[in-house]
Amino acid sequence: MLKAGTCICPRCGKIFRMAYYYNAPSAIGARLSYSRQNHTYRVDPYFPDDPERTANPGFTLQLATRIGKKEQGVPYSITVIRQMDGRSEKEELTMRHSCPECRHYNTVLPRHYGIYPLYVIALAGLTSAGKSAWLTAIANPNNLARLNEAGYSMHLEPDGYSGSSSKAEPTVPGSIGRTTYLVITDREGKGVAGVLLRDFSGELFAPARESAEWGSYDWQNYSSDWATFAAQGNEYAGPDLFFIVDSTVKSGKHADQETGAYNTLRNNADLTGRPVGLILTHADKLMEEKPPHPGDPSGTVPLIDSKTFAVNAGYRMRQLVPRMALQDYIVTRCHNLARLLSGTGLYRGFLVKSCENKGGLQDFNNPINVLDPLIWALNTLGIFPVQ
Ligand SMILES: Nc1nc2c(ncn2[C@@H]2O[C@H](COP(=O)(O)OP(=O)(O)OP(=O)(O)O)[C@@H](O)[C@H]2O)c(=O)[nH]1
Ligand SMILES: [Mg+2]
Ligand SMILES: [Zn+2]
Repeated sequence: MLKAGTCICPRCGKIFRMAYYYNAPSAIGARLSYSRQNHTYRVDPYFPDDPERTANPGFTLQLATRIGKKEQGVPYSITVIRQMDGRSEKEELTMRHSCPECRHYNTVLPRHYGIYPLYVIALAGLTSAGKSAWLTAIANPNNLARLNEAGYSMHLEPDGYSGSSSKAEPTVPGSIGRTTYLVITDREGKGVAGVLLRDFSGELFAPARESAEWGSYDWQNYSSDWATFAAQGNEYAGPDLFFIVDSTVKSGKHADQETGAYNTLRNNADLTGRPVGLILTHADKLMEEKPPHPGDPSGTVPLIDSKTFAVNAGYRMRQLVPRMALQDYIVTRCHNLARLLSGTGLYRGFLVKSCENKGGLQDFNNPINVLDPLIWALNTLGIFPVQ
């Protein structure tokens, strides 16, 4: 967990404490700071790569936004008045809260970033396992609103949701993917914590052999991005929790490679004492398979069908608890990596359907068990009290 005021960049993974703002059209940066002496905020030109220009920017900035208590010194955007040295005209600019560490692009941070303690959850898993789809599914406000049934109140920042229907695209290495940021609020609507769920490209965990670019420059960059995110000296020992995502439907190419993905994870991140959840996606595909004929003596009663795991099932405790136990039971018995992890303590298995594909579009309207891993994570991290 990162204390309020300390940020991890969702893109480059670097840790920073500065409240940095950026205006893209004029390509200028600024640092917002609070003076305890005067009890006022001030804004100064700041160029992360250029100490000289920071010292002699050739202009001054004046803060025009009033910063309220709620924003705790890190509003999403500020308005500043810029005046060039020796000139009288003034220009009004809007600047957005951004990462001061991203070098080649400006990464605008989500609303309310850096205000609350921040929990970091990283997703690992092969390509097409369903990482991005799950992150999109859990950002669906309609799903999240139903968490109230479990006695939780939760507020979601809009950054992560791309609509109930969107195109499926493989996540490009080095990109931010469908990373989701959630703000958790209590019953009174007061912010309690931020949760960053970071998407990654599956290729980072098991690159396709034919395009084996382990040695190439880009590849080294991408994997060092992941390594930065996974651990960084003393002030940040890596994500608070990991999810390994795997599909119940295997493409031949990927069969049993998830243990390889897990090893990549272990080589980069310190998993000691960290909870690791295993999410098996494409539960709907399993359900479509015909159950064994009842007259067949070797046939067993299928555990996984649309009655056991109904679409849009509820989140009341008496529904949630047995449902999660059954998922864990099934996953732990049918998956190699699950068997390995189940010996390690802080592990839990999940079986979900995030979406279905219709004519090339992903439909997120009828999910199955999709919030269960999130609820487990938030409970495990102590963000939601167990009731
Ligand atoms: N039927 C069904 N399809 C799913 C489910 N989850 C994901 N998919 C589909 O599976 C494909 C791969 O999903 P992604 O979320 O892109 O996989 P990913 O793990 O992000 O893959 P990379 O970005 O390549 O690492 C997409 O076409 C999704 O729409 C699911 O639960 N059920
Ligand atoms: Mg993806
Ligand atoms: Zn960054």
